[in-house]
Amino acid sequence: MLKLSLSILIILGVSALTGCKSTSPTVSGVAGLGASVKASSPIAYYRLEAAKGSSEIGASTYELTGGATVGSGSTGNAALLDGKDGWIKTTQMGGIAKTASLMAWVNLAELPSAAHHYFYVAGESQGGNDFDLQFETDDKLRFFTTGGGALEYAPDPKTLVNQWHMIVVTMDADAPAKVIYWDGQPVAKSQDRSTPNKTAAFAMGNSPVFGGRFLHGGIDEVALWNRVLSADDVAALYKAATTK
Ligand SMILES: [Ca+2]
Repeated sequence: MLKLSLSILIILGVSALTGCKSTSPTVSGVAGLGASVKASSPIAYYRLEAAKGSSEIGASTYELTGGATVGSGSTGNAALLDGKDGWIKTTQMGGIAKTASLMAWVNLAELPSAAHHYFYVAGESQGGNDFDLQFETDDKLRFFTTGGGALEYAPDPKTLVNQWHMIVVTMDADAPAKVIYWDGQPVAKSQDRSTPNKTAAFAMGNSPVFGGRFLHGGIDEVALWNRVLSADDVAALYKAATTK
């Protein structure tokens, strides 16, 4: 009798879940984040499933460095960084002329205002020609594409810690235009200029050039494009990641 009740409960549960799924809007072709990112032709894509490995696209490799370990991520595993000396180096160099997009999933372990230092997300740092995405000690996210001056977004600090968020930033030096997307939605835009031709090493979780910007928390599913993703592209990536 108990077994029968359980079976009925399980069937009811599955039906309820299936019902939920069918009422959610879906995009045809959604096959998870990994397939969607690969289909979008990035120049590098690091899924961070292990302490070191290869980009899903192109020939570059990544390696966790210092206080960085492999743990549970937004999709599969992620790099968990200690905020002291953990970061992820790569062999990706430059690859960006006038247009670029960058995606990173982050899960901060504390607010940068509590850690009293910047949390570098990812980029290609070079003095006088930035391509840098970072949280600063006012807990705002800033995207630098010149030698200073940034597009910024202030996420709700209450949602910033111990939750995964998808960040995408785009730069178009021709337009000019810059956009920050947060969890698939555009949240900041400008027509500020960007300096073209990024040639420096791509890093995650700390800037090897500016230093001391060790992110405390998780980083996952980081991708780099040499083109501008559209708002529809970004929304589709977020949907691919969050539609089960
Ligand atoms: Ca992953």
